[in-house]
Amino acid sequence: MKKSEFSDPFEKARVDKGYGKMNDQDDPVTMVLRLKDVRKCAHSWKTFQSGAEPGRIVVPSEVNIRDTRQIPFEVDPPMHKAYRDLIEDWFKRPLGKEYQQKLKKITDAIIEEVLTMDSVEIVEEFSLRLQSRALTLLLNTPYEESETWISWGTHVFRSKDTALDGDKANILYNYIDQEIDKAIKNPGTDLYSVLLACEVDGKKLTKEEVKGVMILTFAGGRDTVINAVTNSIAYFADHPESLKLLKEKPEIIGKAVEELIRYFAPLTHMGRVATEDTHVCEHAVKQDTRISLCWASANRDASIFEKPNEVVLDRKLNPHVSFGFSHHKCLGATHARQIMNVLLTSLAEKITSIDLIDCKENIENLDEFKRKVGYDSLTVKFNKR
Ligand code: EMZ
Repeated sequence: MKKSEFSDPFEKARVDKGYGKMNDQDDPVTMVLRLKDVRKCAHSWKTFQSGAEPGRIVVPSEVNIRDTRQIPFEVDPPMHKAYRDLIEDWFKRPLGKEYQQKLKKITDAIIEEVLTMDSVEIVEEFSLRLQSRALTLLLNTPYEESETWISWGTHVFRSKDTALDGDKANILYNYIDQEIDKAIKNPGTDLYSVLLACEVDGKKLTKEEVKGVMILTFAGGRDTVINAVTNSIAYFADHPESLKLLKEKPEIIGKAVEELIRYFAPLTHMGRVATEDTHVCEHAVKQDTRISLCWASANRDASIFEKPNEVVLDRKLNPHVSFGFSHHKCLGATHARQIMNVLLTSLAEKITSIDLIDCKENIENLDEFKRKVGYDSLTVKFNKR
């Protein structure tokens, strides 16, 4: 098996019954596995809510390390729309020319740097740096801030030994509190200042609400982007012919980005809490218990995707749900897509092949399912064009 392969652990359960079960800190989860059901449940916000206790819709649950509600992700309609409307335009800025040029500069600089090295560990030395430096564009903060974020490592709530690390989370919360206070004293053109000036129903957002948006912006797009970037580099190491294809046909890069994101599904699933006794796939789901919308499984649903377990870089129809579905569709998707787009463009321009030297896979343990979601480490050498 190639090192860049991501097999589908959900297939049997998805085909046989449509759902799976896992325990998570004594708050069990019924995992919804088929694309149509995932979409239907994502849409049914009255039955499957996001606005439960903060942290509970995340799997693993973050209720023990977080009190602040992430906004708009942990809010249901109609409030959800009110928040989302405030920030939608800001999160579309990555579509602008100038933003894309800056992102290209950041990406090219990292690639030039690693091209001089005999070997590079991609997770820490490439993906984390790229993610953090790119985030300065999304937040519109000084480039130097990224050094602080890089020092936090790949996940803000997890560390090497602890799946949920409260001390680590506090570093992020304190940092955001400080940045909010700075922006109150000295308003600028960054996301903190923009949020502080926003109003919902004629009232300014509170510090806690601003913090809720900022935590989501830092946490939601971190390990997900890092996995997407790292996994893509592993893929190109195994498939030099794909790099050649992108060099010859740059017009397919947009499709290639979607396909890699479908195949990798950097976020395995996201939870919801049932507001009433209900069922999924004829399986009873009790009020106040959790389901999860399993994007990773839905993306391999053979009733929707032809050759679901193959990477088809120019796949025509690709209704994947890696960015979620319905009103909670990922707010950071425009930024994430742009990072991937620029990455593929720059790799195709500058690299002929990538030698895979060593890797350690990151396997998520979901009880009956074990899923590879990325790499703890991936060491490669880039070969210059
Ligand atoms: C939450 C989540 C959002 C959560 C779209 O995903 O990402 C996770 O990595 C975080 O731990 O808090 O932000």
